[in-house]
Amino acid sequence: MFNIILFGPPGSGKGTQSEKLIEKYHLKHLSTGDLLRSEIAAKTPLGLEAKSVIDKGQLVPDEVVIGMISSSLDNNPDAKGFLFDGFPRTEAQSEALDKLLHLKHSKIDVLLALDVTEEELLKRLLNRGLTSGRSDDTNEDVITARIKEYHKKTAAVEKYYSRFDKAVKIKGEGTVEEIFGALCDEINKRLS
Ligand code: B4P
Repeated sequence: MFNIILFGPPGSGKGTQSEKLIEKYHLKHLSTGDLLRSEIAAKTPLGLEAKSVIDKGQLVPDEVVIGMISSSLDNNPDAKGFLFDGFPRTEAQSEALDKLLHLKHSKIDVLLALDVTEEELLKRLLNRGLTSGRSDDTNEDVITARIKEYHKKTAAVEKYYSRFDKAVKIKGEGTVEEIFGALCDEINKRLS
């Protein structure tokens, strides 16, 4: 198995690049954001709880997202590898992921961290909010809260994987194709 974490602040291009990477490398895409949005659309109890947290720009509790990822790993026993998009987002989620993969005799091979300035993040998310219908993208205060939450809780994930020499920074500004090329170069180095 080859497992990648695509990491970065909200709006850094994780979702955009994930679509291209899973197609090229035949990985199973696990996006906690997408999983939470399906729960919201289905109006499940979990979805209703998640919506109120997401609309404040905060993170959903660790145990909820860890449970979702654990079930997704169990439901995909034949995957060649996983692309984790938007997960882990806290140090506790990182430790939980390492344990879950260890139980499957697997591990994270690399964390690719998209580096984008805050000015550009704000611009991209407000722009997406014009068409996405996502309530967390339309309000500038909510976007600012998400970026703050990222610095407070999520930036630690990159440091966690740096300790194991698995984190690589990638310039996240430029065309989608340029960034995709840089991500592929790092992946190919590790596959060869
Ligand atoms: P996510 O769904 O993970 O979404 P995101 O961080 O907002 O966006 P992403 O980074 O994927 O978007 P992209 O840049 O592709 O999370 C949503 C919420 O769910 C979180 O705030 C949190 O509350 C909750 N949540 C999710 N996972 C969680 C977890 N593990 N623990 C706790 N809570 C969790 O797209 C942004 C825009 O930029 C797009 O419009 C795109 O077209 C554009 N763009 C992309 N690349 C570009 C480029 N190179 N140039 C110009 N524009 C570009």
